[in-house]
Amino acid sequence: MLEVLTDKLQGVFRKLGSHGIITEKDLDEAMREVRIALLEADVNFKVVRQFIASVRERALGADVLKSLTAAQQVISIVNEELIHILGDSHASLAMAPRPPSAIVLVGLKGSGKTTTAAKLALHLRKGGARPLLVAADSQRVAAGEQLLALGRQLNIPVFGHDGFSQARELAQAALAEARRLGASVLLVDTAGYTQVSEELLADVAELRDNLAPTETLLVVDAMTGQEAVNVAGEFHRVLHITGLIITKMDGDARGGAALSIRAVTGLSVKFIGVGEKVDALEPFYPDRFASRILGMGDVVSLAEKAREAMEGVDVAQIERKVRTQTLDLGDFVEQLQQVRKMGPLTQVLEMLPGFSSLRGQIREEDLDETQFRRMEAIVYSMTPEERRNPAIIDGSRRRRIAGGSGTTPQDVNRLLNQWKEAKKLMHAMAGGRSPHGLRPFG
Ligand SMILES: Nc1nc2c(ncn2[C@@H]2O[C@H](COP(=O)(O)OP(=O)(O)OP(=O)(O)O)[C@@H](O)[C@H]2O)c(=O)[nH]1
Ligand SMILES: [Mg+2]
Repeated sequence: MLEVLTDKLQGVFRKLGSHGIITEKDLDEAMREVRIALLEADVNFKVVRQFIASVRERALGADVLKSLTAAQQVISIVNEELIHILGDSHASLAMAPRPPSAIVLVGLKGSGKTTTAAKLALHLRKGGARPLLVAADSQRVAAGEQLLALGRQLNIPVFGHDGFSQARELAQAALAEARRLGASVLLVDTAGYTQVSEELLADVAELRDNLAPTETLLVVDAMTGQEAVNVAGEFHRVLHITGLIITKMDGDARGGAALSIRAVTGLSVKFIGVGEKVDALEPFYPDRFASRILGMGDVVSLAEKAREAMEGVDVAQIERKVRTQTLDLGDFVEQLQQVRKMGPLTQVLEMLPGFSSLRGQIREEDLDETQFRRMEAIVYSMTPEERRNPAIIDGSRRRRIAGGSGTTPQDVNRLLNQWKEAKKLMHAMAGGRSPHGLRPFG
């Protein structure tokens, strides 16, 4: 999803970061490249123009260029502006104060309405709701069967349209069925059109008027690019859409529609579809999406995972040690053990801000479990004094540590070098604010 854009942006920021102090010319050069990357990803040109102007104005206005952490600050501004374009905060689904609530899905033919209705039903059931799927696609005979099959697969009841020629009757019968079953939410799948017009949408409009849904969500296909943005505008004009679901974000589409659609239409993206499977639906969080695009790793998820793993660990103390550069090898191994609890290491590292650019440089074999155990053994064979101050480890100490841990002096050396690098990195991360203002392991 948007990997090409991420790679390009990372390239721009890496270059910017390598400058040390940034001149206005460096900034403009970087912004030109960001602009091209966004346009190539199919982001609407007006959105791009506004975005670049805001970033530039803020970067120049706040005097960040003179600062030693100018690159980080520029990235931080880019991140904030991106979040802004994406809608600032997560827009959740509106539910009726008294159930059942109705959610109507509309969209062009093949955009993913039927699949998404099932995905959404599953998602809501996981959250404790009792969903009822409603097949209101009267255009296609097979449509009801597709939804029926999905409902059967998920063990979610499906109410069909058979025998209802009027949308009004269907709406009333569906509501009655929901009450009979004690369903708390109706997910209504509608017919897809190849084009939008008031005439064609009369059926949907009638259905909507009779269901009084809390949400009328437009399902758009990311692969259609800028066309999706136009479609959203037209549907909104006729039907008063309350939010968007963008499907097929897993495809290799340029995906810029997802970045433009909110800014152009003013409608919030509520979910994204990321695959054909019924669980491939994600609630849309502008901040998480922005950090994904910028390749900063999903710092928020990481922080959540980290919090779980770090339960019982004195985080404040570790932070203080990182800040004052008194973190020693013993702490380091302890931290690595905590990190290991969070999941497969490559995955955890990818989520850490700053690490995704190292992705290519970290070798898989450096991350395997035996390596870890060897590292632990080496550190445990050191005296407390050596852990605190590895500089005192000379040739004879090195041989002793290697002997004690069943490793070689070369292994000990390599660990000491890795430690030096890690220390540098930790210091940089603690000193230069990470773009979210979060500290690693925060
Ligand atoms: N890869 C991927 N495929 C999807 C996604 N959402 C839907 N699809 C696929 O897109 C195709 C069309 O999906 P449907 O749910 O039938 O679309 P629809 O809007 O109901 O289509 P009509 O009823 O004909 O208008 C199916 O093959 C789905 O599996 C997604 O997020 N990712
Ligand atoms: Mg359908």
